[in-house]
Amino acid sequence: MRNYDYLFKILVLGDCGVGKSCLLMRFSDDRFTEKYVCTVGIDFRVRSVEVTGRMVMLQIWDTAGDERFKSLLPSYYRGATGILLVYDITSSKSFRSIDGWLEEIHRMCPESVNVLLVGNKCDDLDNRQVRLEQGFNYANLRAIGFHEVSAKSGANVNDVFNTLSVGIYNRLVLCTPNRLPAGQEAEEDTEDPPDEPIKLAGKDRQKTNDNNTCC
Ligand SMILES: Nc1nc2c(ncn2[C@@H]2O[C@H](COP(=O)(O)OP(=O)(O)OP(=O)(O)O)[C@@H](O)[C@H]2O)c(=O)[nH]1
Ligand SMILES: [Mg+2]
Repeated sequence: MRNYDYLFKILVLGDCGVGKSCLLMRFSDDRFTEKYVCTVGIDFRVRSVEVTGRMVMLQIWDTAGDERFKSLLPSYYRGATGILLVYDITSSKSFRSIDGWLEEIHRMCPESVNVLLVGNKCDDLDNRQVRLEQGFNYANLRAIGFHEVSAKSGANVNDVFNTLSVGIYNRLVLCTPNRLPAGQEAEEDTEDPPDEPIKLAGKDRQKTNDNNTCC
């Protein structure tokens, strides 16, 4: 018997070195390493979160930012319900790449897929190249959520995964309960989910940015 109610597949995308693997390590094991071990191919981790009393298992796919592995990505987009799109606040280049990543996401995923823009390494203020407002304005323009985080300090890391989970839950479970992809609905769903969408998701998710603080 499964010990979760829903399974959400999440992809973590972004240029190499932005800290995707570290974000995952922080979220799944509450650990951090300064050592840079370039991800080869793809890897995944799982961790459960609770959304309005329901147990949601997150299957989080850590992708390689390196161009050499980009050809592997299309097959992993299939069935993705949410995407964390990561740049490094100490690298303008990684921020400029976000346009390209979004194009790719729109090509590969349904329009409705939940996307959250994440500016990582917000502990490293001395080397900041991308201002908080730049990330915020960019995300506003494209109507996606936004957070600055630090895998190193742990700041906001749980928040981004929780926000994304709530967004996916609102879209798949509350808004279109009969269209949840096969295998994602619990066998023993006895209690009805609440009628009102939970905050932080869908159109509401923009509002979360107002409180967006760094470390
Ligand atoms: N200061 C700081 N450094 C970080 C943070 N997150 C990651 N790093 C460092 O950034 C480097 C790259 O981190 P990774 O998590 O391996 O980057 P990645 O995005 O997975 O890279 P690829 O696997 O090559 O795509 C490592 O040296 C990490 O220690 C952070 O929040 N703050
Ligand atoms: Mg990696």
